[in-house]
Amino acid sequence: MTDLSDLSLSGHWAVLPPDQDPTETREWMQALDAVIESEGRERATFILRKLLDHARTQRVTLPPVLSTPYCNTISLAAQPQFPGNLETEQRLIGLVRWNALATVAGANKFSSELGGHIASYASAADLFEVGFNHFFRAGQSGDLIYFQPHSAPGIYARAYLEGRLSEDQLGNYRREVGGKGLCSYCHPYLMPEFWQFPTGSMGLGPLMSIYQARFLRYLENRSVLATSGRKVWAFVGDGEMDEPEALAGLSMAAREVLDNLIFVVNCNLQRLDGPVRGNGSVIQELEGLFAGAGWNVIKLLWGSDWDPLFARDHESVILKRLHETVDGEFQKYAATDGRFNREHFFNKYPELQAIVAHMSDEDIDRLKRGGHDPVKIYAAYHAAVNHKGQPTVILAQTKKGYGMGSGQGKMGAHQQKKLEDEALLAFRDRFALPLSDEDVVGLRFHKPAADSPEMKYLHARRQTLGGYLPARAIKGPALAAPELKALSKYLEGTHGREQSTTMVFVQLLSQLLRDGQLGKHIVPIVADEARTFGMQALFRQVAIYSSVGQLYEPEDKDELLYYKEARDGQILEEGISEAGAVASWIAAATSYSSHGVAMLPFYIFYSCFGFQRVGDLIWAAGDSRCRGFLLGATAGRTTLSGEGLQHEDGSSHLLFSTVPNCVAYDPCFGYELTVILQDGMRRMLQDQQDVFYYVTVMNENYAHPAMPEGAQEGILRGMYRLSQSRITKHEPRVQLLGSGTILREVVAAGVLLEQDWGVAADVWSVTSFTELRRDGLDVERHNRLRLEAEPKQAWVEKCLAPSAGPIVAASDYMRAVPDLIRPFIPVSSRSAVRRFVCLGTDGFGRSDTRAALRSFFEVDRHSIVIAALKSLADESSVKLDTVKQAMAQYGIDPARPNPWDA
Ligand SMILES: Cc1ncc(C[n+]2csc(CCOP(=O)(O)OP(=O)(O)O)c2C)c(N)n1
Ligand SMILES: [Mg+2]
Repeated sequence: MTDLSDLSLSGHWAVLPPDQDPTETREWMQALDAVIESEGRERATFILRKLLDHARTQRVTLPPVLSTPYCNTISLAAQPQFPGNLETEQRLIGLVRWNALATVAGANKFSSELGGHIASYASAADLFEVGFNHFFRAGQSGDLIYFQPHSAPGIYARAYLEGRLSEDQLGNYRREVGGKGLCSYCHPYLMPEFWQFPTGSMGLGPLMSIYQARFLRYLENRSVLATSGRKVWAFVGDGEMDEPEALAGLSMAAREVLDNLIFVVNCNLQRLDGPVRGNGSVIQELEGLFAGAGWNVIKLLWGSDWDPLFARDHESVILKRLHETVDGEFQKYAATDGRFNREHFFNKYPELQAIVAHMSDEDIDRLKRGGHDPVKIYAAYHAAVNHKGQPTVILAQTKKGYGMGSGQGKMGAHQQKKLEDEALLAFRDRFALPLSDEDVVGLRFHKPAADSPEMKYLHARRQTLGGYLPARAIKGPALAAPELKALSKYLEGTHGREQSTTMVFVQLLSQLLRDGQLGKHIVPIVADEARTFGMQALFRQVAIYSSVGQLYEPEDKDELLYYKEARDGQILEEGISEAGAVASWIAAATSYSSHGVAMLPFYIFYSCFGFQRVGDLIWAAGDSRCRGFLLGATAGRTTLSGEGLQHEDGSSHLLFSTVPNCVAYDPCFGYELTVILQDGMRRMLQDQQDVFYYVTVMNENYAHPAMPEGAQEGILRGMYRLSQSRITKHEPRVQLLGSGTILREVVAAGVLLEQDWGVAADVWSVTSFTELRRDGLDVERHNRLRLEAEPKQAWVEKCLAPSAGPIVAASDYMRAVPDLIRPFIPVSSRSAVRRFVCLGTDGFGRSDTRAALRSFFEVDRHSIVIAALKSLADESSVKLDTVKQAMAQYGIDPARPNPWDA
């Protein structure tokens, strides 16, 4: 008998030596068979485990156990009856295939600029259709499906047959401007009632789906929502599995026993440029990875027409041949015809040649890979949804560009966007489509009559499964936000007590968690930094979520605030995985839509390990219409003093400002933070606006004043006047703007300007340069286009126009941050030019004390004074000598290096 050796993870075939004693081998096999027959499989597993343990003690080298032969995991004998009408389904699949093809090719006929993909869906069509007809349950208590992004045209084509998308919409694929077209990929932001989960950026879909499946469990275990029975399906490309994010959550999924999760990896063996593992086997490699991570692996490699061949193959010669074949060759076999396959694959061994001797070349050509056979797909899905105790991955072997004639299995298949007329006609024939030649070359969409058996079948199947999908709820039930007066203690200041805004946040969060209405909906998320932010009290208050509770007595059990894990724990402690934490946050922040229950996640992290670490996930969050809070803690390049270059964040506000539905603030005082968080809750929970918040909180302790009268509107709009100089005469006068902790340097600079240099300084707290810019741009555009309307005034202009003197703005971020408002700085009464100087922390962060860093980056009080005096000197309001004097007095060396060069 031929050995069934596997492809090792290193990518080459490990061939066993010839069998020296086949009789003895057979006796061992027969012994095992007898055990299985008389005592069952469990007993056989037990004996094998014992044998392996024994072999280990005898130092027998163990075989690789993480891969199985290159054939279907589910044997013919174990295959369930296919419950559908195969013939009708085949006709339907053909029509969906056609409409998908016509969608992409039609778009490219309109303009070659539009692009699109045919080959990905062509490989995945059967995998989806079996799901649609038999497994995917719709509705908010149904399943959650993450579609492979480049298959979007096929999902549209099905929705067209279902009557959910119009011919006009299909005809406007990739033409979204104007609102009637369809997105390239799965974008909830642009098709908010259709797509649920954005997957266009490879790797994020698999990661988000894992955390979604875990979030379902979290909701259930916390008694927020019953979710058992719901499944999460993620359709993933085999090339996509190379993304670090695609692999990042695998062990968590197994550890959390997510048997509500099913991955279907579309193993067409190709990615964009060429084969995924041309010299090896991506399926065997993925099997090892998933099995090693603890998943249930189902290989779905061969269609039903292979069954009789395998049955006849007593010497396992087919497997031997399959195991010799690398993916590059499998691709070639996909791209060639039956005759080539016979000559190059089957004719290699006489025994193998004999197995297919009765078949014509056409028969060989029609031999299907598993992912194209609904019967085998059904069997795999059936096993997956019924598997208990592990997440399941189905490794489905398919052909890229299946049925696309000369495009099938071709190196460049991924980017093929159209077919020549001849190929279109062949496609029609291949899938027996009821289309005339004119229909075909005219790329006409086709939908059978409503009373046709196909359409009746399609609707009946979906009715049985609860309706149509994908479908997304744009709203969930609203939740009342706490009134600001319920948070009044945070508005009153600290009466001299020194606190960081992080501490204020944690106290506020703790209060929200105790709120009778809202408390249950809060989801605190950390990535192993809770202690850093002083949140350990919450461990005890609401406990850390653990699906198994706490199986050990924690080391600190005797302490009041011990490390408590519980099944109904509320904190999601994600360990050191920022990507995982954001994926969790996304699941919670979209719960209003996916689960019909609004949750309010607060993910708090080192601000430096936010956007710059997981920026693409933040974009996916925006696309997903997330509602929740991201808190960039230990924020600011000089405020997190000792941590050095990779920890000190000077850019996150700039980065977050790039996401259109992210509202970002950099508050300094507790009352500002409170007003911002309260308004955020009002907007997201009560008014159901699709925005999310990025708020920076700091670790510097200082006393917080009470909220000045009337500051609320300015706090939310981005700036308000914190103090007006006591010097009433107008000249010389400056306006000082500051945000975050640097506002305190600005306040101090104002005092120095008055005391040391007789300059009046008005101080403005800027809570958000980015919101001020958005307002300014919006006003500017309004005034440009709405010629008949009353011109508007930007908030920056409204604040500063009545004021006098140059403006100096400083923050703990790059100068580009305050510079965002430059276009909206109003002219001064003195001259057409109003001086506006930005100070910031451009350059690499480094370790030192806050004072040293602020002096180094020139955002300290002295640098602010110098900037103010020089601006006044430029407009001849003070003498240049005063500036020199000030530099000397403050010990500022004019020849010091520029911080961004240093
Ligand atoms: C993060 C990211 N990188 C690159 C791409 C571009 N891209 C789109 S599809 C694709 C190949 C996909 O191959 P595979 O995952 O095997 O899917 P298939 O189309 O073969 O089913 C690439 C590289 C992307 N969409 N996202
Ligand atoms: Mg692929």
